[in-house]
Amino acid sequence: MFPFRKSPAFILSAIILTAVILVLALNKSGETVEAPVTAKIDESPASEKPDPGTEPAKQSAEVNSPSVQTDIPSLADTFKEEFFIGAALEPGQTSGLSAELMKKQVNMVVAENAMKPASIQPIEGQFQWEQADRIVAFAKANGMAVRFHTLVWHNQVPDWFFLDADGKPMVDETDAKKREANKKLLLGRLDAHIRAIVGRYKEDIQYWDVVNEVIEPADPDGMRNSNWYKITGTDYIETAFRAARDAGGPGIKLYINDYGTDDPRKRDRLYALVKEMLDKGVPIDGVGHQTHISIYSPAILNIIDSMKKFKELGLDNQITELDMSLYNWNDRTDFGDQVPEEILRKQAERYKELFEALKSNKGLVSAVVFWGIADDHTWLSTFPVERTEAPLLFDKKLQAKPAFWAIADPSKLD
Ligand code: 9MR
Repeated sequence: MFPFRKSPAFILSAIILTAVILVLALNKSGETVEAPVTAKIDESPASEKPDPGTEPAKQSAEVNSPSVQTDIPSLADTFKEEFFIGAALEPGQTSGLSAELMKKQVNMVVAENAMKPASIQPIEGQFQWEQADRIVAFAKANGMAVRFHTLVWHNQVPDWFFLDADGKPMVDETDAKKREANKKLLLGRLDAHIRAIVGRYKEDIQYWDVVNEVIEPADPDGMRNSNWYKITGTDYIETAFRAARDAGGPGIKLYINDYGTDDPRKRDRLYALVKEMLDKGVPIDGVGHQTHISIYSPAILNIIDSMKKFKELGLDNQITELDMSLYNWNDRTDFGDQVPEEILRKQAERYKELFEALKSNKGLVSAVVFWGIADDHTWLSTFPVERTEAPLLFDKKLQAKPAFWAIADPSKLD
């Protein structure tokens, strides 16, 4: 069969060559089919080695598990030359997905509830710092500024502030001398509350809501007829600002905060009060405009005009509680599961208009703080009735809404 004689050396070479070809062929098929699975299994700790049969299911669970978007712009970066971008949070939101979203998107935080009088000093002399401390620590760890909200308010303030030496409500007192003594007692308590808090956080918190919502045009003299006002007149406002400055020094910025400051009646009463206080040497640095607005009102121009007025008085402005309801103020209906697309679109356009107005009025505000970070957590979902609300820039799954793009990159809105 073969025309030449095969030497033993030839036969040996042929055997070796065949063996090499076989080994190469086997390795090649191993690389394409088995190598990936082998590599994956080898990287996992023994206890976590996946059963190849369940691997595809595990992968799809990973893809669907909630996460925040990392491949979108950061609002804090986008506006870093113009103003802080902030969000209100609860202590529990200092970890988990909300925290991740805030780390990416904001460079300022404010406590939604944890720093109010009822949270910090529920019982006279017994300060509860833990929840407030968590928020301050979160901000510090992530290089964020902090707003303090709020040293004084008529809500979320414990009753003990307003009880006289005998434990009776101060507001019921009719005797002039006793009323005077009560006023002194209340202002002393307020002073102590403020000094303790400002003393603790003055190095960590730069922006302070000293008083919140003291104006009410429908009440006598346009001042909210709260226990504070009934017992002390406007002295509580003066005491609060002076105590804060005294305890915190010139480095902290002190704000008078209110909602509806775009409304000319409220704005003008606030303006008159601030002017009167400044003339007396009361240390007010700025006005906090809550800016709880809706997709229908108020006109953006009114918001801007109001801030311009206060700026002319030499004050800073901050937008302190921004959100935008999907409903008109007197509407109690509910979109339920499906918010119409055109409503979210309208919201995006209004947000865009607001931010464009702020950008074209450089220096008008030093911060824009949202009252929350995403629609999964907003006070509006229970106010004025329980219903679907979506007032923020991120949806219930913490994903960017059209309103986000309207601000971060309007070219992305078709
Ligand atoms: O968002 C806050 C909500 O969780 C509280 O229950 C509520 C209590 O009154 O206060 C909300 O925050 C308010 C803020 O402190 C002052 N401006 C209005 C805000 C919305 O009500």
